[in-house]
Amino acid sequence: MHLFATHFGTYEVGADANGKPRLLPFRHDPDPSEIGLGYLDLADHPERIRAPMVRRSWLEKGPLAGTGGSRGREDFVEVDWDKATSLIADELRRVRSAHGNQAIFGGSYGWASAGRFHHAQSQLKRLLNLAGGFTSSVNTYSYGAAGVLLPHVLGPDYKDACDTSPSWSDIADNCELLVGFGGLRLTNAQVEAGGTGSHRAVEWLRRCQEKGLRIVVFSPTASDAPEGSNVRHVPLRPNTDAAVMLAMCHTLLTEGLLDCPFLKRCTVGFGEFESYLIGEADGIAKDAEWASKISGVPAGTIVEIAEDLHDLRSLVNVAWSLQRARFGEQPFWAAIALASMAGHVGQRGCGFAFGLTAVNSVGQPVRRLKGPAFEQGVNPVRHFIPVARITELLENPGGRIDYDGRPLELPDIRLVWWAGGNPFHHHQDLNRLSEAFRRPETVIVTENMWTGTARMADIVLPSAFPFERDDIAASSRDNWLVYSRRVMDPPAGVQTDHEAYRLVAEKLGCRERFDENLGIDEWLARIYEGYRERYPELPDYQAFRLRGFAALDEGEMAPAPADHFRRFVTDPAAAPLKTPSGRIEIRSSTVGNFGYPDIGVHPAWREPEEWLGAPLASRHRFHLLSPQPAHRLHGQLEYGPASQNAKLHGYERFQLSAADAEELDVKDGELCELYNDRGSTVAALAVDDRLMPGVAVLPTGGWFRPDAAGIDRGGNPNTLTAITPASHLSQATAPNSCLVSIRPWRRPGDGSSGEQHED
Ligand SMILES: Nc1nc2c(c(=O)[nH]1)N[C@H]1C(S)=C(S)[C@@H](COP(=O)(O)OP(=O)(O)OC[C@H]3O[C@@H](n4cnc5c(=O)[nH]c(N)nc54)[C@H](O)[C@@H]3O)O[C@H]1N2
Ligand SMILES: Nc1nc2c(c(=O)[nH]1)N[C@H]1C(S)=C(S)[C@@H](COP(=O)(O)OP(=O)(O)OC[C@H]3O[C@@H](n4cnc5c(=O)[nH]c(N)nc54)[C@H](O)[C@@H]3O)O[C@H]1N2
Ligand SMILES: [Mo]
Repeated sequence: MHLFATHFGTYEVGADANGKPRLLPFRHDPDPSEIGLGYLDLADHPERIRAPMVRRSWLEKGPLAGTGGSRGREDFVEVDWDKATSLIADELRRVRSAHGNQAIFGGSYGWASAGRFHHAQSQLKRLLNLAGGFTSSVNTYSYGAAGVLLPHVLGPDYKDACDTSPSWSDIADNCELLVGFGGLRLTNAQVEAGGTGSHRAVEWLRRCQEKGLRIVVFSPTASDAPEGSNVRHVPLRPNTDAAVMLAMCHTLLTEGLLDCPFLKRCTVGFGEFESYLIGEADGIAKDAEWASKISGVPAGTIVEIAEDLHDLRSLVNVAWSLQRARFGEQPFWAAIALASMAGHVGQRGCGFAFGLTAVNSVGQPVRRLKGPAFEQGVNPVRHFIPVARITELLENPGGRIDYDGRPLELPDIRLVWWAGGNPFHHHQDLNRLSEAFRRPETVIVTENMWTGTARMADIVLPSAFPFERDDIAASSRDNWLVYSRRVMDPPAGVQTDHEAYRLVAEKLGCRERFDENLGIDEWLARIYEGYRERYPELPDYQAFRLRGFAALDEGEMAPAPADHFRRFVTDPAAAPLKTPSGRIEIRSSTVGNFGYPDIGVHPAWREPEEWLGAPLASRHRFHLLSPQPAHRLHGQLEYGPASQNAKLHGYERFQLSAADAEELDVKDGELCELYNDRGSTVAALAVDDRLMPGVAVLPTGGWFRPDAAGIDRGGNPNTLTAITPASHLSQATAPNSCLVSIRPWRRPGDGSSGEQHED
């Protein structure tokens, strides 16, 4: 079978009536995603990059002429590959001899596209490592706060917020009540990093509901609560979940509903947390009345659900989005304390989970394929940043930031090379990032399309689309391997990242070490054989290529993955967690001893600078949430049909409640300006009565397109969000703590407002 693999699933390659290739849903996928169906349309899209390009004054005057200030505001000159790769090789040599390799930032975060071999970051990092190394980045935008907190509280095995969830099959069979903080946003489960053969989250959730699972969803919007009579949606103010959880803990404590033997055997630090709950030091009982004032959830509801958590076999699920916020560690930590107190941790399908439906794989009862990746080599440079500190890195050479118990020095970056990511989609406060990006001497970007990031470069290398190359796709959390076969050739002038870097490697004198003299098919065979060594039941390479895919435990229901957590709870002494105490740390001395101003020794309520209860809310009265877009992957396929069809007059849609729309005197479909002190963006109003008043929702992924007046026409929420970290512990991204104002959009000059379209 001829298949094409993406992060949103696998597609079959067929042809239309004129013999032109087109993508069809994969026959083995019960719930294929619409996102990829129009992917091939991008092949000749006008925003495609078709040749290597160099910013004019950088080309004419060189990297030291101080022309960085016109990055993003100047035209590009087309050059050939020989010229482009010579410029890059010379520039790498210059920077490393003048300043050392730490002056090169190759952190280059981003999802790129599926495929183990053509993985954009790995290709770039392998090249840069051979060139002496680079300043790198750690952690993710997805669960950056959790990824640093959880190793302290549950141990390093649980660093990935994907790995705490019980399996859907266990939930269906044993769990009676699922309490979700944040919705079960099924549009997110279209996606799996690395690809998948079959989307199953929708089906699993349905099966759980058929078995009678009761579901409570705490969320500012009801749109991500499943349908069904056993589902209850409880609206709450954004960023206040930790307060509600603490009040539930308080209820369990004061009503004598604690699982004391569990707390004693499996946790440490409950005593100190207990004093905090009853308010021994601050005189504030963290009771339901207290949390009700903060969150807007009626006190009776908090008490009732807390009692249910104890009485029923229950699971507390927290969406990853909650930790993409100021003090984002707190709801995760508080949920662990809450589930521990309620007493079902370690029972099948119960306890706590992070991110059910965030991506397809969370909770899937499959054997996971752990295979080899394309080798990046070794980076001799020790400098790194937590990934979301890119602005500080560029703004403040020689500065310091705190991170997870140690100070980090920010090196003086002279050269930035980004491949496979789009910081002008993913990072916060894009106007500030634009200024920061104008500081280094050279910016290189490898991209398919003229994204905001590509437009901020000095040298742009055009990269082939994933359907223009052969690869093997697999996610390390799923059980599928797909042979993703080229659908068409890239246009003349465009190459894969690997081919491009071979040319650079040649000029740096390390080509043989870069490609080991192997062709693409030899690389793919090597990767596949790496899988076969671990899973001998897989077919041989030629058979796999011919058929197009292979899966572990094909057709049968795999046993649920071994649940280390259950082993720990059964016998904490024999199977301790890898925390300092060997147990769940409700109190972490390690975290407490760091002495950071914004995270303490146990879970606690902390008031963000930007939330509906903050003084700033009198000036900017809407809390902006920026969830994942339903019709594309981040900024990718923005120009695909699914994403374009979801727009209004070509503008991104944002949601407000009917009450707020009326008060602002704006109508459904009207163009509005969302703004605050950091920036301003335009989007079309979609009135949504499932959304609570005071909250605005603008999904991510609209392309940052500031006009001459600096107003972003692309509807990118990161025009408005702040770079303030979740805390000094994680330095993670916190876009979901953001206040904005909204007004009808008046086009500059004409004084009118309303439904005018693009000029
Ligand atoms: N406000 C707000 N911001 C957010 C979030 C949020 O919730 N709110 N979420 C954050 C999260 S969780 C994430 S993961 C990030 C995602 O942010 P990113 O991962 O940076 O977003 P993508 O649009 O997927 O960017 C990948 C880029 O790689 C390019 N690409 C694809 N294939 C290749 C290839 O083979 N080679 C090369 N060179 N390039 C390729 C694509 O064209 C695309 O521009 O966004 C974060 N930003
Ligand atoms: N279609 C599609 N799917 C994707 C992606 C994509 O770009 N497109 N991106 C993928 C990636 S990289 C990631 S990391 C995951 C992210 O997965 P999540 O982090 O789960 O995704 P979000 O869409 O940011 O979260 C939306 C949910 O957050 C809730 N929410 C937000 N703030 C609050 C709050 O303060 N309190 C409560 N109780 N609820 C709140 C809302 O209820 C909503 O249901 O999604 C993945 N899936
Ligand atoms: Mo993510």
